[in-house]
Amino acid sequence: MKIKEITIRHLQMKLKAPFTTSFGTFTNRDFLLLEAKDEDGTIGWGESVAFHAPWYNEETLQTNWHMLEDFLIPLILNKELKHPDEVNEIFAAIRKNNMAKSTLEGAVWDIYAQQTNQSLATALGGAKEKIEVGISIGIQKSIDDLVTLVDGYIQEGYKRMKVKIKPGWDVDVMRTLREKFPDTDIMADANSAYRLEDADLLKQLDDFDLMMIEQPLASDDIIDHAKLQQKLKIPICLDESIHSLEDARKAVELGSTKIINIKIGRVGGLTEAKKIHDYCAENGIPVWCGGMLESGIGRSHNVALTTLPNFILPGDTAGSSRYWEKDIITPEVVAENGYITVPTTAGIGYEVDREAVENYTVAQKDYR
Ligand code: OSB
Ligand code: MG
Repeated sequence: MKIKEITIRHLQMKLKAPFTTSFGTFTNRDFLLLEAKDEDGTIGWGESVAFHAPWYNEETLQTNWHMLEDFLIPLILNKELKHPDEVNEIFAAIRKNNMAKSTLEGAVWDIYAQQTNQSLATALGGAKEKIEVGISIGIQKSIDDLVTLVDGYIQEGYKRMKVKIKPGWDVDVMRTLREKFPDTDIMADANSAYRLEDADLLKQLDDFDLMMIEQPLASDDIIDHAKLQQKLKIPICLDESIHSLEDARKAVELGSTKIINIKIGRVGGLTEAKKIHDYCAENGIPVWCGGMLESGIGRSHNVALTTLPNFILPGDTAGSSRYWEKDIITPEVVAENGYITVPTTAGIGYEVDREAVENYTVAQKDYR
């Protein structure tokens, strides 16, 4: 494999409904799409999950573009590669900027899977024919609105509800949901909205039989999370704090997390994601695949990764129609009764709809 041409596009896609977390509201999804062409003509696709603003982590669409253009693309263009794992090693020379790294690494994985005539899932070592998915629900105007939404998602077949919380939108919300939906799997995601001093408040969540609480404390913390976990029955699941296998190992050894949310972009790509998966499998830590409001490209990579065996818990990879009027792949990702059927054709297993890509593109640049 030798990549000869790369195109970066900035796409803007309008979300069907605004999505609100403890750190901000998304109305549009602005992101980078990367197209890489091998010397044999094979085309692979990667998506940057960085947002337009540094709300979730320090990366943005523009910092990713800068890192790709000035550092990462020059390291890969015209280089002979035997396996995508080599990209992870080459990029180790550059600190952090994981979402930028993952964008290019994902396209290399897609090319590799096509050239070896296997699905991306099979190339990663996954074997599931379908994956179980849940849904992530943003902060709403009222608890009544939230209850109506959850009811609708249950009707659609989603079996696990993840609900965003923040101070003032937490204990009452979760109590009401548990009362209204006694048999549904429910969890909470705080996106770092609390501090260790809030332990007594968070302890009230122990009463509602929740699957877990995701990232209650600071986005760079693993110390206070360990202290908090000692006080809570509800398992803590880290998201923002885990950027690598090393981070995962330290958090597990400290007792800061009992479950890990793996996001391909946050950990720097599929190779690192797989390493974290393997470590967690060996250490009895269940994992699930997080979401970043991805277009069909990032979504297809999430589907493939989730086929690995220790992705025991349903992830956030809902169907395309939960987010977009029209996705950029055909067919779109479809969740039926809470399950997505994993494509079996070579590569990501979905066709890129170039007309849709053109329609959403606001800027573009070629590298060769
Ligand atoms: O913390 O998982 C998160 C969306 C934006 C930023 C952070 C998160 C999320 C989600 C949405 O929970 C998951 C999805 O539906 O893609
Ligand atoms: Mg999260």
